[in-house]
Amino acid sequence: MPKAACIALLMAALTCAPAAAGDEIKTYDGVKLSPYHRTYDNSIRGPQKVNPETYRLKVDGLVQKPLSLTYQQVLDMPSVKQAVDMPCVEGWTETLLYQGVRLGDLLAMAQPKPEATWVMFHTAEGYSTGLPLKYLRGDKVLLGYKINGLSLDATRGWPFQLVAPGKLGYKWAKWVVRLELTSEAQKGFWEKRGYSNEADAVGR
Ligand SMILES: Nc1nc2c(c(=O)[nH]1)N[C@H]1C(S)=C(S)[C@@H](COP(=O)(O)O)O[C@H]1N2
Ligand SMILES: [Mo]
Repeated sequence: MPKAACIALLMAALTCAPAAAGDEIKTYDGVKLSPYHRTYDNSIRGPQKVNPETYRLKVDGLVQKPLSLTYQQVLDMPSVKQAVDMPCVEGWTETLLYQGVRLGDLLAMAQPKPEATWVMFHTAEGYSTGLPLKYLRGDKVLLGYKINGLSLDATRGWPFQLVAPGKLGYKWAKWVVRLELTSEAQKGFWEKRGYSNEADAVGR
C-alpha cells in the first residue's frame, strides 16, 4: 500500500476510535441527561458478559407463540426514543435517553394466553423481577438497547434493559434473557427480600 494511503488509514483509525464516546447525546428536548459512563455499580454480581453469538431473547410460559429472537431480530423491530427517570431505592435518580422496542409489540408477537397476567424477567446472572402484563402493555414501557445514543455495554446491561417508567430501579432488569408469562404475580430477587412488588416510584 502507498505510504500516503497508509497514513490516511492510520489517521482515520485514530480519529474514529475515540469518536464513539463523543457521540453521546447530552440533552434531549431540553432535558439534561445523566452520563452513560459511571464508576459505581450496584448490581448483585457486577457487569455481565453475554455472548452475542449464542444470545437469544426467549418469550415463553403462557403464550400461544413462544419466541426465540436474536439481538438483531429485536433491533429490526420498530423502535422509540424517550428521556426517562430511573429512581433507585438507594436515593439516586438518573435521567437517561433510552431507545428500544415497545414491550407491548414483543408481547403481541408472542400472543399471551387469556390467563396470563404477569411477566417475569430473567437475566444472565440469575437476577429476576416481574411486573403485571397490563402495565407492560403501556406505551412507555420499552426493552431498551441504547442509552444516550450509545448501545448498552456489559455495565449497562447488554443486550437489553427493561425501561419501566414510574417504577423503582430494581424493576429495570438488565442483561435480560427471558420473559416468562405466568397467571399469578411472582417475587423477584429484591421482592423476596422484602421490597414492594409494585415498586411505584411515587414522589421520586
Ligand atoms: N440483572 C440485573 N438487573 C438489575 C439489577 C441487578 O442486580 N441485576 N439491579 C437493579 C437495580 S437495584 C437498579 S437501581 C438498576 C440500576 O440500573 P442502571 O445500571 O441502569 O443504573 O438495575 C436493576 N436491574
Ligand atoms: Mo436499585
